[in-house]
Amino acid sequence: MTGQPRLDDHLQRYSETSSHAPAVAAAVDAIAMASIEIADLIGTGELADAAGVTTGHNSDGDLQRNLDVQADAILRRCLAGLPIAALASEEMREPQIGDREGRICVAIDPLDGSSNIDVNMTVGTIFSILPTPDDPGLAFRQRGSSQLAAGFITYGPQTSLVLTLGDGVDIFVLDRRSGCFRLARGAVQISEACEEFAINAANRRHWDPPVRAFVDECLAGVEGPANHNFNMRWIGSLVAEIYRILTRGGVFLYPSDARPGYGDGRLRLTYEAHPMAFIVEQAGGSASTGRERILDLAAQTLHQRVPLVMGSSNEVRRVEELHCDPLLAASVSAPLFARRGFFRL
Ligand code: AFP
Repeated sequence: MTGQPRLDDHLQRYSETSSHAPAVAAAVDAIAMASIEIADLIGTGELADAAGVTTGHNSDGDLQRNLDVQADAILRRCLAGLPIAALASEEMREPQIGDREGRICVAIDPLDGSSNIDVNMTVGTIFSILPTPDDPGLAFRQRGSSQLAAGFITYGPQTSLVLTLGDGVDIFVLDRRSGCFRLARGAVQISEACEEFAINAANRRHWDPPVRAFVDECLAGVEGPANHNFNMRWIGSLVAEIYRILTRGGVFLYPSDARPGYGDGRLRLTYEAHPMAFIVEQAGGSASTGRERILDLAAQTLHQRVPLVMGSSNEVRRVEELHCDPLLAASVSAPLFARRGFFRL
Protein backbone atom coordinates (compact mmCIF):
# COMPACT_ATOMS: atom_id res chain seq x y z
CA MET A 1 0.00 0.00 0.00
CA THR A 2 2.72 2.46 0.89
CA GLY A 3 4.39 2.06 -2.57
CA GLN A 4 1.52 3.28 -4.76
CA PRO A 5 1.93 6.80 -6.22
CA ARG A 6 0.16 9.49 -4.21
CA LEU A 7 -2.49 11.86 -5.60
CA ASP A 8 -0.45 14.91 -4.59
CA ASP A 9 2.57 13.67 -6.58
CA HIS A 10 0.26 13.03 -9.57
CA LEU A 11 -1.12 16.57 -9.27
CA GLN A 12 2.36 18.06 -8.86
CA ARG A 13 3.51 16.52 -12.15
CA TYR A 14 0.28 17.65 -13.88
CA SER A 15 0.58 21.23 -12.54
CA GLU A 16 3.66 21.80 -14.72
CA THR A 17 1.82 20.97 -17.97
CA SER A 18 -0.15 24.16 -18.80
CA SER A 19 -1.07 27.65 -17.60
CA HIS A 20 -4.41 26.39 -16.16
CA ALA A 21 -2.85 23.32 -14.56
CA PRO A 22 -1.66 24.82 -11.24
CA ALA A 23 -5.16 26.16 -10.46
CA VAL A 24 -6.80 22.87 -11.53
CA ALA A 25 -4.35 20.87 -9.39
CA ALA A 26 -4.99 23.11 -6.36
CA ALA A 27 -8.78 22.74 -6.76
CA VAL A 28 -8.59 18.92 -7.06
CA ASP A 29 -6.33 18.77 -4.00
CA ALA A 30 -8.75 20.94 -2.01
CA ILE A 31 -11.72 18.77 -3.02
CA ALA A 32 -9.76 15.66 -2.04
CA MET A 33 -9.02 17.15 1.39
CA ALA A 34 -12.69 18.12 1.80
CA SER A 35 -13.74 14.57 0.86
CA ILE A 36 -11.71 13.11 3.75
CA GLU A 37 -13.68 15.33 6.15
CA ILE A 38 -16.98 14.39 4.46
CA ALA A 39 -16.09 10.69 4.57
CA ASP A 40 -15.48 10.93 8.33
CA LEU A 41 -18.83 12.69 8.79
CA ILE A 42 -20.71 10.08 6.74
CA GLY A 43 -18.82 7.30 8.50
CA THR A 44 -20.36 8.29 11.83
CA GLY A 45 -23.85 7.98 10.29
CA GLU A 46 -26.70 8.34 12.78
CA LEU A 47 -24.19 9.45 15.42
CA ALA A 48 -23.58 12.65 13.43
CA ASP A 49 -26.66 14.47 14.74
CA ALA A 50 -29.13 12.73 12.37
CA ALA A 51 -27.09 13.31 9.21
CA GLY A 52 -29.77 11.91 6.94
CA VAL A 53 -32.57 14.01 8.38
CA THR A 54 -34.17 16.38 5.87
CA THR A 55 -33.80 20.06 6.55
CA GLY A 56 -35.99 21.34 3.72
CA HIS A 57 -35.59 21.73 -0.03
CA ASN A 58 -32.76 23.14 -2.13
CA SER A 59 -33.19 25.89 -4.73
CA ASP A 60 -34.37 23.35 -7.29
CA GLY A 61 -36.97 21.79 -5.02
CA ASP A 62 -34.99 18.66 -4.17
CA LEU A 63 -35.25 17.30 -0.65
CA GLN A 64 -32.20 18.57 1.27
CA ARG A 65 -30.60 16.60 4.09
CA ASN A 66 -28.28 17.76 6.87
CA LEU A 67 -25.34 16.09 5.17
CA ASP A 68 -26.07 17.79 1.82
CA VAL A 69 -25.72 21.15 3.55
CA GLN A 70 -22.69 20.11 5.63
CA ALA A 71 -20.88 18.64 2.61
CA ASP A 72 -21.52 21.81 0.63
CA ALA A 73 -20.11 23.95 3.47
CA ILE A 74 -16.99 21.76 3.87
CA LEU A 75 -16.25 21.90 0.12
CA ARG A 76 -16.72 25.67 -0.04
CA ARG A 77 -14.50 26.20 2.99
CA CYS A 78 -11.74 24.04 1.43
CA LEU A 79 -12.02 25.81 -1.94
CA ALA A 80 -12.11 29.31 -0.42
CA GLY A 81 -9.03 31.39 -1.11
CA LEU A 82 -8.14 29.49 -4.28
CA PRO A 83 -8.01 31.36 -7.65
CA ILE A 84 -11.53 30.26 -8.62
CA ALA A 85 -13.60 32.81 -10.57
CA ALA A 86 -17.00 31.16 -9.98
CA LEU A 87 -18.31 28.26 -7.90
CA ALA A 88 -21.65 26.55 -8.59
CA SER A 89 -23.29 23.94 -6.38
CA GLU A 90 -26.48 21.89 -6.44
CA GLU A 91 -27.13 23.41 -3.00
CA MET A 92 -26.87 27.03 -4.19
CA ARG A 93 -29.50 28.84 -6.31
CA GLU A 94 -26.90 30.93 -8.16
CA PRO A 95 -23.12 30.60 -8.70
CA GLN A 96 -20.87 32.34 -6.17
CA ILE A 97 -18.54 34.79 -7.95
CA GLY A 98 -15.01 34.64 -6.46
CA ASP A 99 -11.56 35.74 -7.66
CA ARG A 100 -12.09 37.80 -10.82
CA GLU A 101 -8.55 36.89 -11.88
CA GLY A 102 -9.21 33.20 -11.31
CA ARG A 103 -8.33 30.99 -14.30
CA ILE A 104 -10.91 28.28 -13.46
CA CYS A 105 -14.54 27.79 -12.46
CA VAL A 106 -15.83 24.83 -10.42
CA ALA A 107 -19.26 23.13 -10.32
CA ILE A 108 -20.04 20.61 -7.58
CA ASP A 109 -22.73 18.21 -6.51
CA PRO A 110 -21.64 18.07 -2.86
CA LEU A 111 -23.50 14.89 -2.01
CA ASP A 112 -25.05 12.85 -4.82
CA GLY A 113 -27.30 9.96 -3.83
CA SER A 114 -28.14 11.50 -0.47
CA SER A 115 -31.49 9.69 -0.36
CA ASN A 116 -29.31 6.64 0.38
CA ILE A 117 -27.64 8.10 3.49
CA ASP A 118 -30.07 6.67 6.03
CA VAL A 119 -29.82 3.18 4.48
CA ASN A 120 -26.01 3.16 4.62
CA MET A 121 -25.44 2.98 0.86
CA THR A 122 -22.62 4.50 -1.19
CA VAL A 123 -23.02 8.25 -1.89
CA GLY A 124 -20.56 10.70 -3.41
CA THR A 125 -19.28 14.13 -4.41
CA ILE A 126 -19.10 15.07 -8.12
CA PHE A 127 -17.05 17.97 -9.52
CA SER A 128 -16.41 19.66 -12.85
CA ILE A 129 -13.60 22.17 -13.53
CA LEU A 130 -13.89 24.63 -16.43
CA PRO A 131 -11.77 27.48 -17.79
CA THR A 132 -12.96 30.98 -16.87
CA PRO A 133 -14.63 32.57 -19.94
CA ASP A 134 -14.31 36.28 -20.74
CA ASP A 135 -17.56 36.82 -18.81
CA PRO A 136 -17.39 34.72 -15.58
CA GLY A 137 -21.18 35.06 -15.44
CA LEU A 138 -21.30 32.64 -18.41
CA ALA A 139 -18.93 30.15 -16.76
CA PHE A 140 -21.58 27.44 -16.55
CA ARG A 141 -23.00 28.03 -20.02
CA GLN A 142 -19.98 26.35 -21.65
CA ARG A 143 -20.14 23.07 -23.55
CA GLY A 144 -19.17 19.99 -21.58
CA SER A 145 -16.24 19.55 -23.96
CA SER A 146 -14.72 22.74 -22.46
CA GLN A 147 -13.99 21.00 -19.15
CA LEU A 148 -10.35 20.91 -18.00
CA ALA A 149 -10.93 18.21 -15.38
CA ALA A 150 -13.71 16.23 -13.72
CA GLY A 151 -14.04 13.65 -10.99
CA PHE A 152 -16.07 12.11 -8.24
CA ILE A 153 -15.47 10.66 -4.80
CA THR A 154 -17.38 7.59 -3.58
CA TYR A 155 -18.10 7.33 0.15
CA GLY A 156 -18.54 3.59 0.32
CA PRO A 157 -16.49 0.60 1.53
CA GLN A 158 -13.55 2.60 0.17
CA THR A 159 -13.30 6.35 -0.15
CA SER A 160 -12.21 6.48 -3.80
CA LEU A 161 -11.44 9.47 -5.99
CA VAL A 162 -12.02 8.99 -9.74
CA LEU A 163 -10.23 11.68 -11.74
CA THR A 164 -9.68 12.78 -15.30
CA LEU A 165 -7.34 15.68 -16.13
CA GLY A 166 -8.09 15.26 -19.83
CA ASP A 167 -5.66 12.42 -20.44
CA GLY A 168 -7.40 9.25 -19.28
CA VAL A 169 -9.04 8.20 -16.01
CA ASP A 170 -7.26 7.22 -12.79
CA ILE A 171 -8.74 5.88 -9.56
CA PHE A 172 -7.19 6.75 -6.19
CA VAL A 173 -8.17 5.16 -2.89
CA LEU A 174 -7.88 6.90 0.50
CA ASP A 175 -5.19 5.26 2.63
CA ARG A 176 -6.72 6.05 6.01
CA ARG A 177 -3.52 5.29 7.91
CA SER A 178 -1.53 7.96 6.11
CA GLY A 179 -4.52 10.20 5.29
CA CYS A 180 -3.57 10.43 1.62
CA PHE A 181 -5.05 9.14 -1.65
CA ARG A 182 -2.96 6.53 -3.48
CA LEU A 183 -3.27 5.30 -7.08
CA ALA A 184 -5.25 2.07 -7.24
CA ARG A 185 -5.99 1.86 -10.98
CA GLY A 186 -4.46 3.91 -13.80
CA ALA A 187 -5.73 4.45 -17.38
CA VAL A 188 -9.12 2.85 -16.63
CA GLN A 189 -11.03 1.59 -19.70
CA ILE A 190 -14.75 0.73 -20.03
CA SER A 191 -15.43 -2.42 -22.07
CA GLU A 192 -17.21 -1.71 -25.37
CA ALA A 193 -19.88 -4.33 -24.77
CA CYS A 194 -21.54 -5.14 -21.47
CA GLU A 195 -23.90 -7.50 -19.69
CA GLU A 196 -25.39 -5.10 -17.12
CA PHE A 197 -27.93 -2.32 -17.50
CA ALA A 198 -29.02 0.12 -14.80
CA ILE A 199 -32.36 1.91 -14.89
CA ASN A 200 -35.18 2.54 -12.41
CA ALA A 201 -37.58 -0.03 -13.92
CA ALA A 202 -40.46 1.26 -11.73
CA ASN A 203 -40.79 4.10 -14.24
CA ARG A 204 -41.31 1.86 -17.29
CA ARG A 205 -44.85 3.06 -18.02
CA HIS A 206 -43.53 6.65 -18.22
CA TRP A 207 -40.69 6.01 -20.70
CA ASP A 208 -40.69 6.88 -24.39
CA PRO A 209 -40.87 3.87 -26.77
CA PRO A 210 -37.14 3.86 -27.74
CA VAL A 211 -36.16 3.43 -24.07
CA ARG A 212 -38.79 0.72 -23.53
CA ALA A 213 -37.57 -1.03 -26.68
CA PHE A 214 -33.95 -0.99 -25.46
CA VAL A 215 -34.83 -2.33 -22.01
CA ASP A 216 -37.08 -4.99 -23.59
CA GLU A 217 -34.10 -6.08 -25.72
CA CYS A 218 -32.00 -6.38 -22.54
CA LEU A 219 -34.78 -8.43 -20.89
CA ALA A 220 -35.12 -10.67 -23.97
CA GLY A 221 -31.42 -11.45 -23.64
CA VAL A 222 -30.08 -14.25 -25.80
CA GLU A 223 -33.62 -14.87 -27.17
CA GLY A 224 -33.80 -11.34 -28.60
CA PRO A 225 -31.83 -8.99 -30.88
CA ALA A 226 -29.15 -8.36 -28.24
CA ASN A 227 -28.20 -12.01 -28.61
CA HIS A 228 -26.77 -12.19 -25.10
CA ASN A 229 -28.17 -12.10 -21.59
CA PHE A 230 -28.08 -9.06 -19.28
CA ASN A 231 -28.19 -8.57 -15.55
CA MET A 232 -29.84 -5.50 -13.97
CA ARG A 233 -28.58 -3.20 -11.22
CA TRP A 234 -30.14 -0.03 -9.71
CA ILE A 235 -28.48 1.55 -6.65
CA GLY A 236 -30.10 4.99 -6.86
CA SER A 237 -26.69 6.63 -6.56
CA LEU A 238 -25.08 7.87 -9.78
CA VAL A 239 -21.54 7.76 -8.38
CA ALA A 240 -21.92 4.10 -7.39
CA GLU A 241 -23.40 3.17 -10.77
CA ILE A 242 -20.60 4.86 -12.74
CA TYR A 243 -17.91 3.42 -10.45
CA ARG A 244 -19.31 -0.06 -11.21
CA ILE A 245 -19.38 0.70 -14.96
CA LEU A 246 -15.74 1.87 -14.82
CA THR A 247 -14.92 -1.42 -13.10
CA ARG A 248 -16.84 -4.02 -15.17
CA GLY A 249 -18.68 -2.19 -17.95
CA GLY A 250 -22.42 -1.58 -18.20
CA VAL A 251 -24.90 1.04 -19.29
CA PHE A 252 -26.74 3.55 -17.06
CA LEU A 253 -29.98 5.19 -18.13
CA TYR A 254 -31.93 8.02 -16.53
CA PRO A 255 -34.13 9.02 -19.50
CA SER A 256 -36.76 11.69 -19.77
CA ASP A 257 -40.19 10.37 -18.82
CA ALA A 258 -43.83 11.42 -18.65
CA ARG A 259 -43.90 12.28 -14.93
CA PRO A 260 -44.36 15.98 -14.14
CA GLY A 261 -40.90 17.58 -13.90
CA TYR A 262 -39.14 14.62 -15.55
CA GLY A 263 -39.51 15.80 -19.16
CA ASP A 264 -35.71 16.15 -19.20
CA GLY A 265 -35.00 13.32 -16.78
CA ARG A 266 -33.67 13.86 -13.28
CA LEU A 267 -29.94 14.46 -13.52
CA ARG A 268 -28.39 17.92 -13.85
CA LEU A 269 -26.30 18.80 -16.88
CA THR A 270 -23.71 21.11 -15.28
CA TYR A 271 -22.60 19.25 -12.15
CA GLU A 272 -23.69 15.65 -12.81
CA ALA A 273 -23.97 14.76 -16.51
CA HIS A 274 -21.08 16.90 -17.84
CA PRO A 275 -18.43 15.64 -15.36
CA MET A 276 -19.61 12.03 -15.58
CA ALA A 277 -19.67 12.21 -19.39
CA PHE A 278 -16.11 13.58 -19.45
CA ILE A 279 -14.94 10.70 -17.24
CA VAL A 280 -16.84 8.02 -19.18
CA GLU A 281 -15.55 9.25 -22.57
CA GLN A 282 -12.00 9.53 -21.24
CA ALA A 283 -12.35 5.87 -20.24
CA GLY A 284 -13.43 4.87 -23.77
CA GLY A 285 -17.19 4.84 -23.12
CA SER A 286 -20.00 7.04 -24.48
CA ALA A 287 -22.45 9.52 -22.93
CA SER A 288 -25.58 10.67 -24.71
CA THR A 289 -29.10 12.01 -24.18
CA GLY A 290 -30.17 9.19 -26.51
CA ARG A 291 -30.04 11.69 -29.36
CA GLU A 292 -27.05 13.99 -28.70
CA ARG A 293 -23.58 13.71 -27.18
CA ILE A 294 -23.67 15.09 -23.63
CA LEU A 295 -20.33 16.91 -24.00
CA ASP A 296 -21.67 18.83 -27.01
CA LEU A 297 -24.38 20.41 -24.86
CA ALA A 298 -24.19 23.76 -23.05
CA ALA A 299 -26.57 24.55 -20.17
CA GLN A 300 -29.00 27.45 -20.50
CA THR A 301 -29.77 27.43 -16.75
CA LEU A 302 -27.57 26.24 -13.87
CA HIS A 303 -29.83 23.45 -12.57
CA GLN A 304 -31.03 22.33 -15.99
CA ARG A 305 -31.78 18.61 -16.23
CA VAL A 306 -30.85 16.29 -19.10
CA PRO A 307 -31.75 12.74 -20.16
CA LEU A 308 -28.70 10.51 -19.61
CA VAL A 309 -27.49 7.26 -21.17
CA MET A 310 -23.84 6.45 -20.51
CA GLY A 311 -21.34 3.60 -20.29
CA SER A 312 -20.27 0.85 -22.70
CA SER A 313 -20.30 2.35 -26.20
CA ASN A 314 -22.05 -0.56 -27.93
CA GLU A 315 -25.12 -0.24 -25.70
CA VAL A 316 -25.19 3.57 -25.82
CA ARG A 317 -25.04 3.33 -29.61
CA ARG A 318 -27.98 0.85 -29.58
CA VAL A 319 -30.09 3.29 -27.54
CA GLU A 320 -29.28 6.04 -30.07
CA GLU A 321 -30.20 3.74 -32.97
CA LEU A 322 -33.59 3.07 -31.38
CA HIS A 323 -34.15 6.83 -30.96
CA CYS A 324 -33.59 7.16 -34.71
CA ASP A 325 -36.05 4.33 -35.56
CA PRO A 326 -38.87 6.09 -37.49
CA LEU A 327 -41.55 3.74 -36.15
CA LEU A 328 -40.51 4.29 -32.53
CA ALA A 329 -39.97 8.01 -33.10
CA ALA A 330 -43.46 8.29 -34.62
CA SER A 331 -44.97 6.50 -31.64
CA VAL A 332 -43.36 9.03 -29.28
CA SER A 333 -45.49 11.74 -30.87
CA ALA A 334 -48.62 9.55 -31.04
CA PRO A 335 -49.99 9.85 -27.46
CA LEU A 336 -52.12 6.76 -27.92
CA PHE A 337 -48.96 4.65 -28.23
CA ALA A 338 -46.54 6.59 -26.17
CA ARG A 339 -48.13 7.46 -22.87
CA ARG A 340 -51.42 5.78 -22.11
CA GLY A 341 -50.00 2.31 -22.48
CA PHE A 342 -53.05 0.95 -24.29
CA PHE A 343 -50.73 -0.41 -26.97
CA ARG A 344 -47.63 -1.76 -25.29
CA LEU A 345 -44.53 -1.95 -27.44
P1 AFP B 1 -30.56 12.04 -4.58
O1 AFP B 1 -29.27 12.80 -4.46
O2 AFP B 1 -31.78 12.89 -4.34
O3 AFP B 1 -30.56 10.77 -3.78
O4 AFP B 1 -30.69 11.62 -6.12
C1 AFP B 1 -29.70 10.74 -6.61
C2 AFP B 1 -29.81 10.75 -8.11
O5 AFP B 1 -29.70 12.06 -8.58
C3 AFP B 1 -28.77 9.85 -8.77
O6 AFP B 1 -27.61 9.73 -8.02
C4 AFP B 1 -29.49 8.54 -8.89
O7 AFP B 1 -29.02 7.76 -9.96
C5 AFP B 1 -30.93 8.97 -9.13
O8 AFP B 1 -31.08 10.24 -8.49
C6 AFP B 1 -31.93 8.02 -8.51
O9 AFP B 1 -33.20 8.51 -8.88
P2 AFP B 1 -34.51 7.68 -8.47
O10 AFP B 1 -34.64 7.83 -6.97
O11 AFP B 1 -35.63 8.34 -9.23
O12 AFP B 1 -34.30 6.26 -8.89
